[in-house]
Amino acid sequence: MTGKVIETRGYHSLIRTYEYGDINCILQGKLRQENITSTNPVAVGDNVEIVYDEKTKTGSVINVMERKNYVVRRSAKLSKSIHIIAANVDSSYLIVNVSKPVTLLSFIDRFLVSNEAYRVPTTIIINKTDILNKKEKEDALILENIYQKAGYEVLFTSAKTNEGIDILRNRLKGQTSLFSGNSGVGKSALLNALQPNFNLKEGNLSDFYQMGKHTTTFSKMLFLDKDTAMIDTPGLKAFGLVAVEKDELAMYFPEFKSRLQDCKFYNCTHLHEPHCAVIAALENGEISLERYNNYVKIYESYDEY
Ligand SMILES: Nc1nc2c(ncn2[C@@H]2O[C@H](COP(=O)(O)OP(=O)(O)O)[C@@H](O)[C@H]2O)c(=O)[nH]1
Ligand SMILES: [Mg+2]
Ligand SMILES: [Zn+2]
Repeated sequence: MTGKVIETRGYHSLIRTYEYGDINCILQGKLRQENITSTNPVAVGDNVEIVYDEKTKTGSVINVMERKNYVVRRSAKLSKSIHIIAANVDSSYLIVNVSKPVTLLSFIDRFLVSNEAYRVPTTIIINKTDILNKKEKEDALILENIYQKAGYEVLFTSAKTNEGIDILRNRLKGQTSLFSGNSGVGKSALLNALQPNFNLKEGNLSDFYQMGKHTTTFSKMLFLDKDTAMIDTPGLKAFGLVAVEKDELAMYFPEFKSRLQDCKFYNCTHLHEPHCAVIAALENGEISLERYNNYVKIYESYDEY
């Protein structure tokens, strides 16, 4: 029997099956060793084969089907092992805030590089538009401009006034979408706005400044309808890049990638070389300084590993 992983907790997972509905499953011992580099061999979104025990009404995962793609993060800084956040996603939504709590551009860019590397199309959602003052509204427009210029779609939402919620709901239709972002940006609140029946617990704003308090600890798949799934992920604090080689980094900045063939040197690092198409685009304003600076920062950070 096959099913889809909709929740995981350590070696336990909840699998949605056609035949028996949602079944609690454990992983077979053998499975655990096969994918030694990942801390979790089975992730939300995985399609799996299970053996069902009629007596206990539980199952055992015996095989994980090949993944179309997956999104990962490093388990801890400097750690070699990875944690699979979700598998088989059609699109990824990065929720950001320009206020309470403000999302760092360096975090956004690392996240985007990782999604490019894993070929997951990403949309940026600027949430909490209802609480922005004049200065923050300007910040939000600047942010929109930076990422539109880089080739990303940017949406504005408010989980309180429902701004942008219908547009978002339409875009999600028929897809499996990943909702990510720092703790407190409103992932759960947006999911509740999309479907009040979800009744997800929303964090208390004051908690975020105390740190360490997470209302969502595990990834979880929720359904708007049979064919529309969303994955609520635990709040990410930092984002260690995985599987991106230093000399490929520019490929994962879409606005760099489209210009690489115009650099004079095939091994151009876009840091200082003459006749560099990336630097030329930076100088004429087609590439934003913020993105370029983060490219340099990430490039240079490789030496720390
Ligand atoms: N004013 C306002 N508050 C929001 C909005 N979205 C989320 N919040 C609040 O921000 C806090 C964190 O939201 P939550 O959904 O738990 O964040 P998560 O950690 O990303 O899941 C909660 O108090 C929410 O009610 C929004 O669009 N506007
Ligand atoms: Mg949450
Ligand atoms: Zn170059």
